[in-house]
Amino acid sequence: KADLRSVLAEKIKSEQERLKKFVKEHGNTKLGEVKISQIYGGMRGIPALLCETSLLDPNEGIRFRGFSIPECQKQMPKAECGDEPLPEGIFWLLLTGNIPTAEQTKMVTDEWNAKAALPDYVKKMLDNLPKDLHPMSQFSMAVTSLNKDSKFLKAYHSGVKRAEFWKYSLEDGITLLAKLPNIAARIYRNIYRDGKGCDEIDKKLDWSANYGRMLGFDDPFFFELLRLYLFLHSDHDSGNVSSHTTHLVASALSDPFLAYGAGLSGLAGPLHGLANQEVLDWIGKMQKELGSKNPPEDKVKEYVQKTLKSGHVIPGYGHAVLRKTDPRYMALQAFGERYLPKYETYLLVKTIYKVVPPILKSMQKIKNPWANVDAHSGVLLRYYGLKEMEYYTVLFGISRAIGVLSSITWHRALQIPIERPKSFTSDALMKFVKGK
Ligand code: FCX
Repeated sequence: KADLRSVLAEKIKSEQERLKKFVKEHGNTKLGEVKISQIYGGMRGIPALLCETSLLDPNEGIRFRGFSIPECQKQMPKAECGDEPLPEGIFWLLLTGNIPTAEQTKMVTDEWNAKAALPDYVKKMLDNLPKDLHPMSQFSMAVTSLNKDSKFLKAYHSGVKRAEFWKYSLEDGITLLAKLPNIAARIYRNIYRDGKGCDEIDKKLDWSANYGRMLGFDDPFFFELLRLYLFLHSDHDSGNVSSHTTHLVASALSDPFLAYGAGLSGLAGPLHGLANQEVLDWIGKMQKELGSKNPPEDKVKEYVQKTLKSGHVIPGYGHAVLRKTDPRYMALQAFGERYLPKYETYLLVKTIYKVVPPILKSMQKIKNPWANVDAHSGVLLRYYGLKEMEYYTVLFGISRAIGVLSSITWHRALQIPIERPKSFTSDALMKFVKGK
């Protein structure tokens, strides 16, 4: 029945020794070369980052501490009447590398429930923000403001040793995760429900069900979708914009609230987390223009081609690393097939999945014509009544916190230094080439 802190402390101790030895023995081993085209090409493929929590394979997709999505779905603890992994258990897995027992998962849920309440100043701030301020801006402001009570910040200023920093970062991470559903639900209620609804945690329920309740829903199948959603988006190695930004900012020893707030700003970009909002917006426009909720294949094909001709990307398709259909897309599709197989917009998402890849494949420049997670998430949320698509990225953000906050703890435990890669001017690169 060991608790999270003691399991993690043991793991960190043994990993510190193991990795120190590894770096001493193999520190000079080369992993690859850097080409000038990569400097101009968003650093694609440059092996440069450490991520202990998950590994992304271009063909197989994500593994969380070595476990694939179907393996997690099979082996992770579930809610009493649910089949999807509890995100609280994923936090345990990403931090410690072990699948927790049901009892250990419940300990995380209980602690998050106990720490869920928001300070008054955060409530007041959120209640006074303009309703037309994007939910992601509100979200990032609220989490950033929580650093007022950061334990890490306090420890740093009171002279705590560097080797102990991870303990205080972990405490901040736990506090933040506990409060995220409350923050996110308040933003939702303020913007879309005139501030009305409940903000009380039900201590008998898990993190996802409480979040769903505070959003104003009571359908247990919607809670189950939230569990799946919050599990799937939790981590995707550390090269993506939200994880990398969080790591970069945290490497300056900014506290976890500041670092995660910065990561959320990256997640709010349309080429990253905002794509789930863009997908549903694009689908809605297609349905309107074609005059049908589930238009035929040939009409969808024409619409896709028209989108591309107008110079826009097809949202929800392509990926910087993946070269196959995202297994997170497949997991969401399996959920749709099980619970809403006849819903018209779900059927349209399936038609799009049939139509888009061959078209993108025929455009030589696109490296991955397949669907990513954002192609499917919105339609499921809409089915259960969460229709406000500009809010969707907030859900992605809550989930991503699980991975990036686990990573901050590990980077501090391993004392990874401030990130500072080398940059060049174009003239300096040209001079280098000439001098070769
Ligand atoms: N539709 C049209 N064109 C696309 C495309 C798509 N779905 N995906 C890639 N391309 C284009 C790129 O815009 C680029 O064109 P350019 O050379 O004229 O600038 C070219 O194909 C090569 O891009 P590629 O190397 O395949 O992909 P990148 O690594 O540069 O970009 C993203 C990856 C994800 C940004 C890109 O595929 C895209 O814009 N997709 C749509 C937005 C999206 O779904 N984002 C979510 C991704 C992810 F799941 C997440 O982070 O949440």
